[in-house]
Amino acid sequence: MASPDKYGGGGSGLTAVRGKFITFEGAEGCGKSTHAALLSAHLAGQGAAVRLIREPGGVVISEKVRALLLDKKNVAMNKECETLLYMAARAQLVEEVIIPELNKGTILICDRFLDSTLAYQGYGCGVSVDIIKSVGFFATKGIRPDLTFFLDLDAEEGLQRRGTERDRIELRSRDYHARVRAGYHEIARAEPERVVVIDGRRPREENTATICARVDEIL
Ligand code: T5A
Repeated sequence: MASPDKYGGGGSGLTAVRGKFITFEGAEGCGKSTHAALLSAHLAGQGAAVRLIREPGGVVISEKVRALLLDKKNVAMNKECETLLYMAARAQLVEEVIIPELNKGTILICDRFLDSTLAYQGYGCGVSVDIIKSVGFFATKGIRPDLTFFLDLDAEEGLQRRGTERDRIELRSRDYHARVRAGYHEIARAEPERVVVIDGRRPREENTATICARVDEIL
């Protein structure tokens, strides 16, 4: 059950759901997309109803917002605008895909979710974490992941795996990416029952085995 209870905020908008919501988080190139896809294939192989989505994006409106967010030309975008655009993309995805799929009982795997905003805009850019939690509660209708895998890897290392092309966020300084990583550790320390820290430097096959075993446990 993806529980609509935390992330601060409060108030109305709670939605009862019954699927499982699993998210992948971490720095650039840490292996999230790779492991999200491998987990999806593992579950599909067991006959589960599973769907894989990404943030920002996943539906037409949110993909348009993604293009704005990652466009290198948008150097003037301030941190408040950036935070709200990530939330806007998320709100649309929650409404169009996340809630309907969880209500159908689907196992939903999402490449990034609200923890990314806490890490990148909160710990990275200095936007108030409390404000992000409140606006996040509004954008997500209180939906939170059942389980989150934080693939821990230095962003420099991750970016090297990925070739030379860089988007607006990836072009930020080494210090910025170090704050993001430290932010993820803070989030993991605060919610150890939800967030599983995985060493992103380990061989892919070992991490796949750890991730699939952990998910099999909760299903
Ligand atoms: N963002 C996002 C915010 O600032 N706030 C938010 O709220 C949200 C939601 C999204 C950007 O937006 C920011 C974060 C991002 O900067 P994106 O293009 O989706 O942009 O960027 P990423 O999510 O970082 O996606 P990447 O593709 O860059 O990284 P992944 O998915 O972590 O990495 P992956 O799986 O593609 O792997 C990269 C390479 O490493 C290899 C893979 O084969 C691949 O070649 N690899 C491994 N190599 C060695 N060992 C392993 N264990 C490996 N695992 C994978």
